[in-house]
Amino acid sequence: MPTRIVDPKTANKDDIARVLDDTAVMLEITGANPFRIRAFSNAARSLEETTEDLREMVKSRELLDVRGIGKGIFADIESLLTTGTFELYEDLRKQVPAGVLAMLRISGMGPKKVKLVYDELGIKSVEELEHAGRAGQLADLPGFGEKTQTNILSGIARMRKYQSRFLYSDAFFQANEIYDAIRVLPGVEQHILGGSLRRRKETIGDVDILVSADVSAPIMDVFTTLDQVATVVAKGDTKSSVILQTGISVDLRVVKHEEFAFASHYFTGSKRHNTEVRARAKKLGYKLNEYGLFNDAGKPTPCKNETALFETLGLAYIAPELRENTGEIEAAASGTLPQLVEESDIRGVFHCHTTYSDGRSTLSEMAEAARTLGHKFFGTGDHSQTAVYAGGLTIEKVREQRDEVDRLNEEMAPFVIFHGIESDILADGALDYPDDVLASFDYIVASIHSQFNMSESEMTKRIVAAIENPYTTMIGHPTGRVLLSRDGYNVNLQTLIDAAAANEVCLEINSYPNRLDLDWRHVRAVKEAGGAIVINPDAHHTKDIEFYRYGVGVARKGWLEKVDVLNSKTPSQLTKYFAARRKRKGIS
Ligand code: DGT
Ligand code: CA
Ligand code: CA
Ligand code: ZN
Repeated sequence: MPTRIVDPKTANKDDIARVLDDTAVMLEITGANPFRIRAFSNAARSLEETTEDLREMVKSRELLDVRGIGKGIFADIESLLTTGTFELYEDLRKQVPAGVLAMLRISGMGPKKVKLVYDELGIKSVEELEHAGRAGQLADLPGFGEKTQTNILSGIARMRKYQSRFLYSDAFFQANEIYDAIRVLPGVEQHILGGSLRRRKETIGDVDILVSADVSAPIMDVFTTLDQVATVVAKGDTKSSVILQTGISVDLRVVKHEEFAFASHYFTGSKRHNTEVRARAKKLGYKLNEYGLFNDAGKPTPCKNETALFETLGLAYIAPELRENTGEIEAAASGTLPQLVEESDIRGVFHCHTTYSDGRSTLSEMAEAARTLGHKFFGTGDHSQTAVYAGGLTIEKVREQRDEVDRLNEEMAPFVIFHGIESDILADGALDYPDDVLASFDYIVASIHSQFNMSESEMTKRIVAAIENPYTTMIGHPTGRVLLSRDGYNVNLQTLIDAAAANEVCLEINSYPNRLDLDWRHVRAVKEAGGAIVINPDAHHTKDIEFYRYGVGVARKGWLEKVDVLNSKTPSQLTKYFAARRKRKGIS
């Protein structure tokens, strides 16, 4: 059974390009013909430069017209998109240790350097490379030197910081494949996908699956021999751990039915929440652990589910998203937990790109897709004119799009399209069009896309200026962080939050899977300051619209209720809201 190297359903151009690059490196390491090596790396570059939809280009075979993509590589790409791997890659990876490719992910380690350390020093993993660097061995290699050695070591440190965790969306997809295979097994009664996934954390360390069953051995047998499994780390009666091909670890625990309520609470976490709940149990004269709730004499108090467990401890049911020990236990004791916003409260989303700028689906396709999801409205949010690299809209294009929005609104009523723009916030905090153009939009999401390296006070001043601009309705991805790769810009978040509340500007929960920005830890402060949140998918394709579900997870982790989220309004409420707001701001 060949193992998948990409997920054929979701792999994008960058994923495929990375695989082609890896192929080139493995060819180089195995001493292949230089032309063949270059063919793969050239193909990777060409692929990254294409702007059309990869699957479409494969289907229509137009990809064959792209420079550097011949019949052979075309077939490999086709195979990747259908089976998740291709023959040559499978052959190569039998010859090249996996750790050699992992070294490529270190910034400062290109294919040539990877080959050199492998050939000269026999280094075949990141750990070995780090060891050699610490011992000063890398500096002596031809073309390396002290500086390169230092760079490699700090590259390794950076990679560690970011790569031991996975995006929620990646982990969720992989975890569910395994979970779905396990929960249907004979003998399995209760089951959860626990841990940080159940709590909807933005990144995931490992996957925790918990089931109840009388007999565990057959379940463990299936689990440890699933196709996706690369390594079995441990196999036992109550717990087994595996590492999947993709690198993510999965723990499976099998408990007795009567233990399930306690185990599901325990293995959902968080650790800090557990510690607090255990302390509360102790005060009430109980001992609580993953097996049960016991009195001083060791007599168990049965609980059929988590609700019953919480109730026994004098607590209302606490949603998993809230179990981070940020006041949820006190709130559950005093009956003041929020009624959390639900996916079904979302009536539509803003900040969606279309083919007018860098989106890959047309305006009508996007609106149609939103309506199919059951949404009542849809907000365009293409890039503004300064974002030339992303096809930002000229004033002429803005007018053209307005006309199309008006036309579609007639056709699609009562569904409503709001005409918006994702306006760049320029270096001085100004928006990206003259006032008369800004006034033509129904709403404006203002975002930072350039000059990230300002000081905190400059950056804060810049964004506050955008917030105070009467045309700004919302701030896009407020901190600019990219999960697992880039910290946000320097900004005083509390100042932003206060300014946004004072100026009736919503802060966005950008729900693009690698952003989830604003972070849930700061979402509550928005509510406390009296501000509002808007959940936007930053969609660039019809299928991205559903990213808003990740944003709902963030909102729930931030204790938000339906009323705190702009997206819960109906189209007519929104129309009134935008109009009233303009009036208050003195915009005609
Ligand atoms: P992760 O995997 O880093 O994204 O985060 P979690 O929360 O999934 O952590 P994990 O997988 O280490 O453990 C799953 C849950 O099991 C955790 O949320 C709480 C519980 N747990 C694990 N170890 C301990 C512990 O030492 N003390 C307590 N109180 N709970 C623990
Ligand atoms: Ca975990
Ligand atoms: Ca775990
Ligand atoms: Zn943006």
